[in-house]
Amino acid sequence: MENWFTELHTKDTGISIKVAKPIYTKFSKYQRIDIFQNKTLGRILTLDGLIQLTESDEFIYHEMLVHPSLVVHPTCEEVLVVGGGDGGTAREALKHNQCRIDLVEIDEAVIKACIKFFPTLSLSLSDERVKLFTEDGTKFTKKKKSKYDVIIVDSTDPIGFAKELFRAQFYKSCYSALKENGILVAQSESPILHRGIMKGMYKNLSAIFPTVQFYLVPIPTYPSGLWSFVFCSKKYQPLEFAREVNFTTKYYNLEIHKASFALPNFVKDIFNSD
Ligand code: AG3
Repeated sequence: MENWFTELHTKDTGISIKVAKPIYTKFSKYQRIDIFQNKTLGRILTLDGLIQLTESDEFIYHEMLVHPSLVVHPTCEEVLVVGGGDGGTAREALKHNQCRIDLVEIDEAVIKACIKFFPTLSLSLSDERVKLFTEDGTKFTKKKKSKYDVIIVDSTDPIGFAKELFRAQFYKSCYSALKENGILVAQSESPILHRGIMKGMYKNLSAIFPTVQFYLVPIPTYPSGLWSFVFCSKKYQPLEFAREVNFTTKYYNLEIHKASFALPNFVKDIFNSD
């Protein structure tokens, strides 16, 4: 019998992927974790039935979440990753040799599963420049003052416990945890399907950071296929390039970096309407 995984994106649209082989299922303290194999897309990680990554396109997400801010920040050494227990974000940040990373993931079970089943992402987690903390990212961030150059929020959708990572209170903690020239970057959902979420983030973030700019990236296996990230900074502009791109990537380069900050009108409208 054929076994298909389906994630609904709206009441009447979604994505279906054939399960060639179920690999892992666990109900952790926080969520349901599933890993399965698809012939075309490779291994896939879902949390509470929502696709977090596929081996075929995770590089787009992780490279574009990480490199824009690390290429703009001229002297970044201290990085905080909130979420990102799969290790993909840490893997990309480690390409910047001078960076040390604190990674705070709430769900230890995600880390354990990814160490076992996604070695090309999670190998980064055993690098000596990465320190792992399994605790609530909002509480962790609150305790830090002027410590980080860059904070990267690699969260799930704003559902359940992850909602906290989209609130003004958390963004304020990030602002205080950053040094005076710090940058915050976060995944910010789909400009087609989650316009209300993006608008809320823009409102919250622009009340705190002088620079708040969204950028767009195609991610074929995420809702609508078009995804966004937000770059927030105290000092630097997203198109001021301070560092060379002397590391290997499959998606990111300076042309892509520039182009991704150009927004179509329907996306600009998210921020201009009341
Ligand atoms: N975090 C963002 C996943 C959002 C996808 N949403 C969905 N499928 N409904 C990915 C974590 C990868 N490190």
